[in-house]
Parts: sequence; structure tokens; C-alpha cells
Amino acid sequence: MSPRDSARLEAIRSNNVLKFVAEYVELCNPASVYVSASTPKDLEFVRDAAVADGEEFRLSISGHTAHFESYYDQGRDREHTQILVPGGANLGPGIRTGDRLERIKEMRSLLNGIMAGRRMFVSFYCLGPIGSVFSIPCVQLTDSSYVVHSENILYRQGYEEFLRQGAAAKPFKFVHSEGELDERKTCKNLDKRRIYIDLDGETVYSVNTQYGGNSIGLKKLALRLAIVRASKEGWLTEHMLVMGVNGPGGRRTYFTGAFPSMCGKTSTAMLEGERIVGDDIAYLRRVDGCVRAVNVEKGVFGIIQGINPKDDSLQWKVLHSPGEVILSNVLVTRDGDIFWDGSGVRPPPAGKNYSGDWWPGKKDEKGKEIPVSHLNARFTVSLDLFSNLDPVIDDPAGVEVGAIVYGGRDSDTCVPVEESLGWDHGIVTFGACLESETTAATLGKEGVREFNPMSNLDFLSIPVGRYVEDNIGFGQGLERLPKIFGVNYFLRNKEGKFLNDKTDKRVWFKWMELRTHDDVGVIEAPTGRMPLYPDLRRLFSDVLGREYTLEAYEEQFMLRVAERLAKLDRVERTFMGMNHVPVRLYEIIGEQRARLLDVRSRHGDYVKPSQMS
Ligand code: SPV
Ligand code: MN
Repeated sequence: MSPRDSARLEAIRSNNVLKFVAEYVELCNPASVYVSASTPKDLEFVRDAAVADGEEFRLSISGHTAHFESYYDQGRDREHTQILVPGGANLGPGIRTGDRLERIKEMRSLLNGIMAGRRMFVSFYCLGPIGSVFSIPCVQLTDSSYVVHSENILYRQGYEEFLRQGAAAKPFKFVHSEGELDERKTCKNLDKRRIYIDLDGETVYSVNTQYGGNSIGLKKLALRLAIVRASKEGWLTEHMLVMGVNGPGGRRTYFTGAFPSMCGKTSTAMLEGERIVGDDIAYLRRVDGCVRAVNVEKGVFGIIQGINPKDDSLQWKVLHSPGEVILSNVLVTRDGDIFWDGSGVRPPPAGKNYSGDWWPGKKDEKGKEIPVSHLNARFTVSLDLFSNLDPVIDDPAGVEVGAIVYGGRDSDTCVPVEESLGWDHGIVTFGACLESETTAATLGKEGVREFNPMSNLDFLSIPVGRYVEDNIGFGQGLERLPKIFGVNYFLRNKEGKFLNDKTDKRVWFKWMELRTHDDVGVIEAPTGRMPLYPDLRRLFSDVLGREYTLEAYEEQFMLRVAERLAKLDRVERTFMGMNHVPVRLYEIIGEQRARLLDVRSRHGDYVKPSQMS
């Protein structure tokens, strides 16, 4: 370590940080250590290093670079991600745990000498706005210039914050190594890919992986640490977007929204005509009788598949303008142009993608055709580049949350939009009961319906029951309670045809904004409050300039009683296999079941909105 780098470390005056860095420098044995002090020069150094190291290469548009991960390292590795707890205690279904001491021992042996001949980066960040009650300082160690470069785009720099907090800082700590790389600079030892989250030490270890969801410490790894801290301190850490929805008379109402990966969270946060604050992770706190939220990030690690100029004009523009953008796992031509699946642009006959050299019709070793780009190919970009960014993003006080939305990939059960009957009802039936069909964001089979409470199951580090209890408790005694809504962008008819257009969500959000202020009426359904046809017809016309027929409304908002009952049974059974589940959850499920049985006895299994009014 050069004198400059050690001086930078010592200036922080935190034994905790010094000990942490010293321990992993000794264990990982890098050839050199680069300590970032968050200066523009440091950021430039990392950008250049990523290219010089061969982890990224420049593209034809100025500032854009591409990065590849191994063919089998394209999503979050649930199987090898474990929450470390003493004795490997069981946290219940859906949460993988490992014995803390045993796993740390295994990790130490994997990390031993792993950075020999390489450079270790030490960098400092702040989750949430600087100088805020929400914020958490973080320190990242990694040998991957791509990981630091991504974090520099996605998170606020934190060196100054560490200097300010000194010994008082209680940082989250991250150790990452990509391990040995092949000639394409992608991970060689995927069989030794491990992601371990040590709750007691508030430290995360990630090794032999590059995919962002496994390697970018501040993203989904910090999320798991924050969930425990939040539970202890009485606030919430959520897999949620934050956005401002413009209402009548210049009013702006802030929403948070939880959606599983690849279920429309980023495109919702980017809705035309509205304002983005964040697209992935939010912290929520009770402040002065209301709920306030911040985006813990400052950038987007977004899915590129399907982005096209018509539906996603803002993202399209950023992807075609000079600026700092990392494209991962897209097709790159010899000229440095890029292509991805679903853009509407015909791919060229040759290029390189996540499988190496690519040509149309190329198959993998299992005979599966390899698409132009991976379904989970991503772009990494700072929110500063978006014209729809809401400047409140940096407000240390966050925004007041007017409404919370839950949505999953659900082809046959829930209506496109529905308001809950109250806080507890919304938390339980839209949040805790959320189910979603699996996608390419995680390794494994796609299209399987999975239980995914609050879209946060993959990241839970406390028992699901306790997490639901925390969520119910969070709303108690608030003066200004956010409304809760359920949305479903993926409803289909019996023939499998989607019942909604991608842009319809613009109308659902305008309707929810109006409901948040009780500006429109509703139909009281057994499962919640549904929109009235004339309100939607007017909004479709005003917002999208489209006619919305009564026939479409009746098909979309038909209550599918049989499916709703089956869902309640499924989810209730899942909860019955868990500990710490609040009694309130069973009460709410029981009441909803009784209402559904009642409506079925009068109208059968499929009930039109007009029959409920
Ligand atoms: C998600 O999958 O929910 C993402 C990307 O936001 S990842 O970093 O993989 O979690
Ligand atoms: Mn996410």
C-alpha cells in the first residue's frame, strides 16, 4: 500500500475499518491496494482501470463500456447464497442459512491468497442521502474494477461521510473477489461461487462470481444486512421503487412499489409523465406521524431486454447518448455497436455476447438456442442522466409516502389494480400473499409460480413471519397512513392472451393517485376496492388517448373467485409451515375467504364488477 493510500485509510480514524482492511489485505494477499477517497480522480482511475484490466471494453458511443459474465453466471445464485447464523439456525422456509463459524472458515480458505498478483480496491459509499437519519455508510473491498465502477455509478460516494463519522461509524462491510478469470475475463471457478451474509459481523463475502446481484455489495447483499438492522430499529428495508405521480392541480404524490425482479419495477419507476426517485431499494421510516422513504441508491442496474424506442423512450435515449453506461451481456459488434433482444432492431450476423462469439441460431451445449443478449442482460447508469429524475432524491428527509403498491407476475388470479381495505389488509393480502412466476433474474426454471412476500423473499434475513409482523406493526398509530394497492400487469385470458397493454399502468397509477386523495369512488369487492368504469374510461382517454371499452373493463376486473380462494389456501398453507407468523395474518385471510365464499354463493366463480356494486 502506498503512503498516500495508507494515509487515506488512517484519516478515517476508525479501528473497525482499519482492522477490516488489514485483515483482508493479509488474507487475500493482493499485489497492490488502491484506497479511494471518492475524488473525481479516483472515479476516473477506476473507469480507466476497468478498461486496462480487460474487465470492460469501450463501445462506439463515448463513455459506454461493455462487460461480460460467464455463461453460467447470469443471475442471482440462490443456492449458494446463505445467511450465516450461529449453528446454522433455521430461519424458516425460503431462507437458506449456514453455520456461521463453519462458513466463515470455508470462506477464509477460498479467499486465502485469491488476489495474488492483482489489485484490491477499497472504496467508501453511503446508502441513502448524505447526512440523513436513513443513511448507512459502507466499505467495499474487491479485486474487480467492474464492481467498483458499477458501485461508483450506482451509489453515493462515502469517504467524506466516513471522515465525518470517524470511530462512531457503524458501516456495512463487503469483501468480494471474482477469483481466477479465463481469457474472456469471466469467472473460472463457478463451482466455488459462494455468497455469505454474516449478520453478526454485518459483513458480506462474495467469491468466484461477477454477476451484479451476487457481486455488487451495496445492492442485494446490503439489502440482507439492512433488513436485520431495520427489524431491530423499527423501520423497513424494502425491494421497492420510489416515484412521484403527478396529480391534478400540480399535486405530486409519492409512491413506493414492490415487484419481483423482471416484473415491471423499473419501467413503472420510469413511467412517462411521472418522476423517478429510485427503481430498486427503499428504506422506510416513521417520521412525525407519517411514512417517509428514500432511495438508497443513485443509479439503475436495469434490464435491457425489451427496451424499445416506443415504450421506453427515456431509457432508449440514455442508451444512445454519450455518458457513463456499462452494458452487461449484450451483443457487441466489431465496431463497438450493441444489440439486445426485443429492441425492434435486427441483430447483425455476428458479434460477441455472453456466450463468446455469437451468430444467429448458435446453440449451447444443451442444444438451447442462444439469444442475441441474455434475458437478464443489464445496463448500469446513474439516475443523473435521466430527465425525469426528481431532485428530491438527495433530500435527507426523504419523501412522504402517500401509497404503497405490490405487484407480481400473475397470469390468472388478481385484477390489474385494486385498493386494500386498510393497512393490515393491504400488507397481508397484497404484500405478504404476493406470488409471482419465476424469471431469468435468478438461476433456475422460469415461469413457476412462487410465494414471494413483498417481493423480498430472496433477500430476507429474518423469519418471514417476523418480517410480516414488522410490516403490520409499522402502520399502527400513524396519523397519515399510506394507502396500499395491488397491481397485476400480467393478467391473461383463458387463451393465454395478455389482457393489458404495457402502457396501461400509466392509467392505474393516475387512478391510484386520485384514490390516495379520495378523489374518485370505488366498487367494494370482497378482495378490495376496484375502479369504476367511467373513471377508467376518462383516464384512458386523457392519459393514453385511447378508448377503453366496457367489455375490456369487465374482462379485466372480473373477480376470479375460484383462483382467489385457491391462492388464499396456498399461501395460508405456506405460512402454516412457518414460525413467528402473526395471528393477524390468519384473521385477515379468514375474513377474506368468508367474503369470497359469500359472493360465490350468490354469483358463482366469476363475478362481474357490476354484480358487486
Ligand atoms: C433484481 O434482480 O431484483 C435486481 C438485479 O434488481 S440484482 O442485482 O440481481 O438483484
Ligand atoms: Mn431488484
